[in-house]
Amino acid sequence: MVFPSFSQFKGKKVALITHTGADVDAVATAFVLEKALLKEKAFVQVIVPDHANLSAKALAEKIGNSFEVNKSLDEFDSAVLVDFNSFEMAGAMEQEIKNFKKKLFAIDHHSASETTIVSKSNSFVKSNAVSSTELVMSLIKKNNQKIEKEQGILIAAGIITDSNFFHVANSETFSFMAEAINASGKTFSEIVSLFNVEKTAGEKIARIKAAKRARIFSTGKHIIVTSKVGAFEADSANALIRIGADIAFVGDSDKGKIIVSGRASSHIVNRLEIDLARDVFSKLGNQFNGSGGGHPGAGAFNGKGSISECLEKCVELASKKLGKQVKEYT
Ligand SMILES: [Mn+2]
Repeated sequence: MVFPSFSQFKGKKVALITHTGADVDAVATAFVLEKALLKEKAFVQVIVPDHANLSAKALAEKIGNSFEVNKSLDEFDSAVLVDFNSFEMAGAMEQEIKNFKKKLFAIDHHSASETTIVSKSNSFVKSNAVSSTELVMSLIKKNNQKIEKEQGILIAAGIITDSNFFHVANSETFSFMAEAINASGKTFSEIVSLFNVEKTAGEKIARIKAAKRARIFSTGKHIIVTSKVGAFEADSANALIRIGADIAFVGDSDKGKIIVSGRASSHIVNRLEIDLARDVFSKLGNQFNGSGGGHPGAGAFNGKGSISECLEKCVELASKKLGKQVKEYT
């Protein structure tokens, strides 16, 4: 696990690329690294494949930082993948990254994937880190830089969102958080207000529809729920966990393409009963012609085929891992 010192970027043009549909952690990590590399006199551009989510956009706006969407990498001397290291999370930048023949690095905390892009020697990857902002904070310290106010805010924002407000957190998370808050000069609620946007009507409807269309599977102890919505699959899966599911898979299909987002409750993840990325999403690729990954408690799959069959396969894999037969509860 080696990441180069920041000084080697001096005078270089560096692209910081987040994962597709960048979230707060991805955008925050990129902005923190941008500031650190600017101190080393690098030319830095943050690039987001496809789009950033509403919270990430709000944070960027309130901090007064900007990013480009889907940009050619031709002009750059090196590129850093931020908060991802697999082609399934590269979105519209996949081909640009494949064609990029210059120096490529990665900072990431997702579970290992079959489509890993950057080798170990050029990456700073810890799959047990709660957020990527924790990782960039460590890098800043290794490079003997001070954490600036804005960086403190961004690091805290990444930790708060990726830990799902500390539902998934270890003691290190709180150490990083204390240090980030101290550096930020802000209170916890001031930081939350920078990215906490009111949900759009579409988002609210998606969550409620997900509940309305839910199929409920029970092992007798655990409840696994599947549902289909046309957008906001990940938020909907989170909502289903909040109302009582232990594991939720929410999917959508569009012209033969399928997407499934999954979430597991912190109880089940803390007891190491399942790792959704490893036990479910990385195992769908052959049957559904695609790839998936994520974290133990949150993951996604993109592929082709029947969404109903794919959701049923998710339930089968999850129940197999839990060592229990499931019955559909109707
Ligand atoms: Mn992240």
